[in-house]
Amino acid sequence: MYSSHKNVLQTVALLKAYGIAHIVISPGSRNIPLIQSFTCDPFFNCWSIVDERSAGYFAIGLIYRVKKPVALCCTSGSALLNYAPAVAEAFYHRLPLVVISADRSQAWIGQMDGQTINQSGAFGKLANYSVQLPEIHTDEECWYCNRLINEALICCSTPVPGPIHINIPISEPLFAFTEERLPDVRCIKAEIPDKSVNMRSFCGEWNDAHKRMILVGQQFSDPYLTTLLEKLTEKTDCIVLREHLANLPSSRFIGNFDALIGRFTKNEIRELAPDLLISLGGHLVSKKLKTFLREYKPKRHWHLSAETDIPDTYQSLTQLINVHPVAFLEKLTGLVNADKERPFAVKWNEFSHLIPPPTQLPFSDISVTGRVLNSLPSFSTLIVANSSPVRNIQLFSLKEQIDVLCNRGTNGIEGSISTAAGYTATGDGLTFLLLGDLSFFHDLSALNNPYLSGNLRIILINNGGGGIFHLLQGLKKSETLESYVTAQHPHSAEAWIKAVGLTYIQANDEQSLEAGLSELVKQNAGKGILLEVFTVAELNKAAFEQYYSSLTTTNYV
Ligand SMILES: Cc1ncc(C[n+]2csc(CCOP(=O)(O)OP(=O)(O)O)c2C)c(N)n1
Repeated sequence: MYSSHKNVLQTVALLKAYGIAHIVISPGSRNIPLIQSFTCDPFFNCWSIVDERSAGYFAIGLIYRVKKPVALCCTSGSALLNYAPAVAEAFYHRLPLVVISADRSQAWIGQMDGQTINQSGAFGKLANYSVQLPEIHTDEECWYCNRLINEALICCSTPVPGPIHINIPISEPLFAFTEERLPDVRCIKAEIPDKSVNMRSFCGEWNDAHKRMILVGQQFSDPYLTTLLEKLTEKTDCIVLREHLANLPSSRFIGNFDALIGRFTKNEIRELAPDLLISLGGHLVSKKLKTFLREYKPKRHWHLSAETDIPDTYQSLTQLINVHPVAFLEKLTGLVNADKERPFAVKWNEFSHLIPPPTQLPFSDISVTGRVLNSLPSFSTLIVANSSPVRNIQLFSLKEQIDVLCNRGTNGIEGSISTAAGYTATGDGLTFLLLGDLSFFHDLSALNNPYLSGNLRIILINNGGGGIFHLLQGLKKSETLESYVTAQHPHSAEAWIKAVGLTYIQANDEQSLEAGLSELVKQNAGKGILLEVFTVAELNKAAFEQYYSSLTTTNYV
């Protein structure tokens, strides 16, 4: 039986009508009418996560998996504010996250009543849309409530996916479960027609350009886009740059540009600057490439996006092309002139081949990352945490058919385990989470999660603190580096992992790492496995410096 509260019924019925099936619930009493109404309906997959901060990232992991909106549901008071980090990630990563909070009636806000804060619009500019529902007593209030929920759910996916917040005042009684069925609800459809683009002028500009660069930021895997870009690079003189987070596996594309740009002097790499830059997708990790493009500004920069925001990341944007990138690139590939000579692509590839992946390094974060990537089975998923893991993976190539995910909207170190738990809670296939120790300990409450899957494999590189900070040149003399910046610690994950029943394996040299990795890639292990690899901060720094100095001694021909 469903709750008797009509605003709850409208919400639940509309979520169902929009096909939003996954509901991540955190416990409480004010949200009991919602909990009852979601859990009594077999359409919904309900998940119970106590810590709302972890629940938020669990929902993000589910979104990565199902590629549809996922809802969170919490009680009144501070519970809601614990969603804030995940809401920010969803906002900057364009993820459709639906936040539903139960609240007291408006009359009791600010009256020293228990567990009551001002919840309405709590996420401010970090939400695509926020609505405060009325309690329904009249037909007009019913229409108003339905309209608000429709508006919010449309804004979750259109025109830019992102988080929305529905705040629902629920007066007592909370436990009247009297309704046998959900009401028929109006569902407003929002179809945004494809825009037509005048290709003639774009093709003219493309044909006139001599140095064409296509830069793809973070996105979900899209084999069709990969093929399309391969065709464009076969037909014309252009290069495609992408990091692993772009999920575009092709040997025709270039991924080692961060090390490449660091290796050469400004004068040497000047000729690699594009005169036409085409960007698509989301965030880019490489700071060096951003700096390079800001310094050597292209004459033209087109950003391709079905969304309406205008990111001028390289301070040179001349054209937002507001269509689906695939539709645009399909037309462009068919229409532009074929090039006989490829001087720009040849130059980039020459430079790229001069940058070898790291080898012969001491046992360190970088060498361990290389070994881990090499051992990943095809058709698995790699989730990488911020900050060293997402940077270090870029130094190595990756087998095809491995999806790579990262909470790169805000670069937060929190929520890595929760995200991986959400991703592995449904679906098949091994999922590898590569993270550092601060990221691990930050998200310990993710281990208090009944859905930790047997497909989850965690590789924890424990370098005793925030290793990334040892690599910042200017900081080495700071007296507070170890106590406050790297937050040095002596802890191991062992006791926590064993306490929650996961298999624990330890490694601290090449041999034990190989043994651990061979356990890790076994299918059907029954329960999740964590491999904790201990590395030494000084050796990590030495390996980093050794690799980059080996690049500068390579001859440039
Ligand atoms: C929530 C949050 N707090 C702080 C930071 C700043 N920060 C960036 S990297 C980092 C250290 C990460 O350490 P660890 O997870 O151990 O990875 P390592 O760099 O050692 O590989 C910190 C604290 C952040 N990005 N997010």
